[in-house]
Amino acid sequence: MKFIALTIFPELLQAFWDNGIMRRASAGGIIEPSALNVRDYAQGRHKVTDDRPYGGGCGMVMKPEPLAAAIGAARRTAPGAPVILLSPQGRRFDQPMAKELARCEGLILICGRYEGIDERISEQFVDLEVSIGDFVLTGGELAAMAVMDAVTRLLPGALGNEDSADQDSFRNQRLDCGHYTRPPEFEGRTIPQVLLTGHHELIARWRRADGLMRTLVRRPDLLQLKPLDGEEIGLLEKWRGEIDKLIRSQRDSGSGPSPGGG
Ligand code: 4GX
Repeated sequence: MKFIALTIFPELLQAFWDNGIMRRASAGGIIEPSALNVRDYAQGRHKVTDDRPYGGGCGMVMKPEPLAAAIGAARRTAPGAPVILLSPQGRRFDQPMAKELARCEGLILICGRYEGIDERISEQFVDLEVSIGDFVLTGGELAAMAVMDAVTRLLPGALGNEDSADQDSFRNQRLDCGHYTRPPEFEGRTIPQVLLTGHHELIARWRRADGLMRTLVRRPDLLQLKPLDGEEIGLLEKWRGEIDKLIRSQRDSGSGPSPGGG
């Protein structure tokens, strides 16, 4: 997978590509990352990449000509790769989109700065506008890194062990379980004892239950996206029973609030 980032800060991306999984994926030929410095495509002695907005107002806008030239160069290097603009106005990035993009042969990522890029570039060259979330960054580089990171870990061979990409959060719309490592007791806190049994099926079942509980508490919206399976319904019924029992026992002891909470 070719990644071509168009940026005025190529060093930001280089640091990202030079470390960890990204570095290993490049060394293994799984990704082929490069940055094009938009400034190198600017005209004149000062290589200006931005200008004041028509109509006035604060901030600057990235000029169209250097971007168009850089996009042209990127397209010659990665024919067929979609041109993606990172911006808060884009379609919200999520795991299904990461899976979709992982099927491409390459990605051309435009990292805007200032107030953004000239709208005519978006209209003429951009295939997809992507947002990584409803907040405002100072530039598209960090958003492009998030996209490349999420896509890379889905590529065959990038993580080493083939199934870990799919075991993590958002595998079939459920959050990941808690994770523990040594020591077995830390500041008086132990680990779920089932993890010490060596009983793989019991451990797998505990992990699914913990993931479901975390989803229920933290992201109940995800439970609407995929129907509950039989095991999940069983767990929820068990927890409902335990909650009912707890409430009844408190009520019967007579010290709590009256029924209905009033
Ligand atoms: N998810 N930003 C881009 C400048 C900009 C604005 C409009 C192109 C068009 C962001 C996000 C994000 C801030 C990156 C504005 N470039 N990008 N930048 N959230 O906030 O992707």
